[in-house]
Amino acid sequence: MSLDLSQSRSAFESAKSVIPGGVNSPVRAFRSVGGSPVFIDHGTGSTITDIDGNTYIDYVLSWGPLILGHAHPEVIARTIAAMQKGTSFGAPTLAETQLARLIVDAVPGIDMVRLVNSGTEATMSALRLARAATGRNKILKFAGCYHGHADMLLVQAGSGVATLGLPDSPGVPAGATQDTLVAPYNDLDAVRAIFAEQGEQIAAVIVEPVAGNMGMVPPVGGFLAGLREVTQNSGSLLIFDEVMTGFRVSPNGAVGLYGIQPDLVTFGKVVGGGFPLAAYGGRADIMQHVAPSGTMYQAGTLSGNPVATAAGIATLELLAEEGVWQGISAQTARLVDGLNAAADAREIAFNAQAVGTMFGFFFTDQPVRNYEDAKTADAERFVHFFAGMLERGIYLAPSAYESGFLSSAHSDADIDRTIAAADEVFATL
Ligand code: KE4
Repeated sequence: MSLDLSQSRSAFESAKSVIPGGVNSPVRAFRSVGGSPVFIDHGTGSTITDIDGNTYIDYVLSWGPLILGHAHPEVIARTIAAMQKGTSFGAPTLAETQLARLIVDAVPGIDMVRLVNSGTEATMSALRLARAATGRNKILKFAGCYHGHADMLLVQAGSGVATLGLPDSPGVPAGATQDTLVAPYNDLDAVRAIFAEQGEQIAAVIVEPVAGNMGMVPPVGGFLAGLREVTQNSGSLLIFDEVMTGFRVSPNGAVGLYGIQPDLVTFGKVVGGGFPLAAYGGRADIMQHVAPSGTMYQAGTLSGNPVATAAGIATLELLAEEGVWQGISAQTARLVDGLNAAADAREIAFNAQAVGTMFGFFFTDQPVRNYEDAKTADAERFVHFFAGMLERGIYLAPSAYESGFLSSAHSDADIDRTIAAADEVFATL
C-alpha cells in the first residue's frame, strides 16, 4: 500500500527554493518521521485532503485550534461577515470586548485579558508582565515544555526544538537566557531546591499544566498544587501556559480541571478558531501593569483584529453549546481506549492517554513523567507507526514530541477507522 504523493514531493522541492526548509514552521517538515510533508489542498470537518487527492482523518487540526473541525459553516459565515465590514482598523471594536468577556467568563480567577497574535507573543508578554509586577528577573520553565520561540524560552524547549534535536537555538545571546532556570517536569523537589536558593529572584514559573510538547504528559498528583504553594510562599507568580490546553482539557481549561489558581494564564489556538489570535490574562491587580493602564509595554498592529475575533467568538460560543465539548472528550477517550486495546492484544509496549479533547501516546510500557522519560520511548516504532497510519489515511502529528487533538466533527466511524488502522500497523511492528 503506498500513497501517491508526487505532487506534494514536487511542491516541497519548489517550496524549499524560496522558504527555509520549505515550511513556515519547522515541525511541519516531517524531519523526524522522514519523507516529505504532504501539502494540503483543503479541509472539511474531521478530514484534510492533500494536493494529490489523498484524504486523511486529521488529528493535528492545525496543532489544536480547530476544535470544531475544518471549515465549520458557522465559523466561516461569521468570519466572512466580519471581513465584509473591513478586515482591520487598528482601533477598538466591540468584538474584542466580547471575546475578552468570553475568555474571562470561562476561566476561573481571570479578570482581564489582552489579545495578541500568537502564543509566542502571549507567553513573552506574560513573562514581561510577571517581571514588571514583581521587579524580579529570573523565570523557571520545565525541560520539554514549549512556550513559543521568544529568546528567553528557547532553553531545553519541546515541540519543534525537541523534534529537530536542537541543542537550543543559535542566535539566542547568553544574556537572553541567563535568567532562565530549568527543572524537570513533574519534579517538585527540583523546583523546591531552586526556590530555596533563588526564590526571591524568581519572577515567575511558567508551566504547561498538561505538557503537550514532549508528547502528552499530564501533571502527577500534587505537582501543580506544589508549584502554587512554592510560588505563593516566595512572592513569585505562577503562569499556566494554556495555549494548547485552553478549552481543550476542559471547557474551563486546566485551571478549571485541576482547581489550581495561577496568577496569569496564556491562551492561543482554540481561542482564535484557526486565525492568528492569542491572549494573556490574569487578576486585575496584575493586568493593570499593562500599558496603557500601566507602564509595562506590549503592543500589536493586528491584535484583536475583527476577523480573528469573529472566528474566536464563533468557536467559543459553539463549543460552549450543551454537550459539544463533552462529546469531543468522549470521542477522545474512545479513541485512546481503542488504541490501547489494540496494542495490548498484540502485546506492543504502547500507552495512549487522553486529557479532555487532546491525547498522546508513547511506544513504551514505562511511565512517562518528564522529557527524559519521553526520550526513552521507541522512536523507530513511532516513525513506523506514523508512516503506516498516514498510508491508511490517518494524519497524526509528524513528531513524537507533539500531542493529538479531536474535534466535534470526528465521527464514530472516524474513530473506528483509526483504531482499525492502528491495529493493522501494530500487526506489522
Ligand atoms: P505559537 O507562537 O506557535 O502560536 O504558540 C506557541 C506555543 C506556546 N505555548 C504552547 C503550550 C504551545 O504548544 C505553543 C505552540 N505549539 C506548537 C505545537 N506544539 C505549534 C506548532 C508549530 O510550532 O508549528
